[in-house]
Amino acid sequence: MKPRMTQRLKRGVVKVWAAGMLGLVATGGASGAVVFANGGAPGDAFTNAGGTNQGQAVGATGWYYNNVRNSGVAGINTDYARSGNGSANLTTTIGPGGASSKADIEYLANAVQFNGNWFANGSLGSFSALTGMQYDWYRNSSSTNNSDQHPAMRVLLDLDGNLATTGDRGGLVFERAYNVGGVVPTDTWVTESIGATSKLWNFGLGLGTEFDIDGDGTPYDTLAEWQASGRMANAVILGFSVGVGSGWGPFDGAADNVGWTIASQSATSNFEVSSVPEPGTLALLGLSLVGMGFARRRKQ
Ligand SMILES: [Ca+2]
Ligand SMILES: [Ca+2]
Ligand SMILES: [Ca+2]
Repeated sequence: MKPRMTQRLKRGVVKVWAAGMLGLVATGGASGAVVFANGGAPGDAFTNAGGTNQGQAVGATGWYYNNVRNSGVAGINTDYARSGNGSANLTTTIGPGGASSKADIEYLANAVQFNGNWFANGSLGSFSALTGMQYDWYRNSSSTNNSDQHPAMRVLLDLDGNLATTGDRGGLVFERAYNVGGVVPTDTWVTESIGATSKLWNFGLGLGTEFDIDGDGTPYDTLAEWQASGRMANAVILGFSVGVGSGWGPFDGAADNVGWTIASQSATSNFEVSSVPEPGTLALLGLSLVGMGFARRRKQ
């Protein structure tokens, strides 16, 4: 009986080690971070039936389910596994007309909560230092919203760099419709890299929506054109946002591996669901580690 038990424990330890190694490979590099859902498997879901934006912190990660309204849903779960077991699942149900659903997941600098939603109260760096953004997105073919829509990615900005003045807050939005265009792929993950030549449209910033920043007659200007404008010279980055809605109608999909590069510093977040071991498994692991310790000592 005794040797058999030892074998089983050792196999358990190897399994734990293997899982740990896989985790390291999935995150890749010091800048990669795994962002876990609140609670264990199969993940979490934040929703709000009302029409006023509401949010919820994703642990202490700096990420927030935010701007959720009219039964939009944001959560990290195992519905669409990517780079591990999970991703950020984003769902809208109501619309496209009327009080339609919206749901975002956002990384915000020094966020503070106000009336149930979250707002940045800090800066991640100068807008001029932003060289790229990237993310993976997924559109389930069950979605009935416009076929060119997918989770959008935005950089959130404060135009004059003065956080005390908030009327100049807003963002630049990446959507395929204003870049490659056309019907987006469904039931498959798409990796999007946003750089100097990617076309972005703005909301807010005290400029009005879809502002023509270089005055050439079209509002969908590239990241490089936005950064070349004197109006944007003092702009700072408040955070990053990936989301769905409003005005979409039924959509189900996801996002994962959301990242950006500011002043040559890259950051990427992989949304995952923690497989919280049951107490019995933990006790077994503890025993096996103690056993390994004894074994090592005996060899020496
Ligand atoms: Ca993931
Ligand atoms: Ca300001
Ligand atoms: Ca333009």
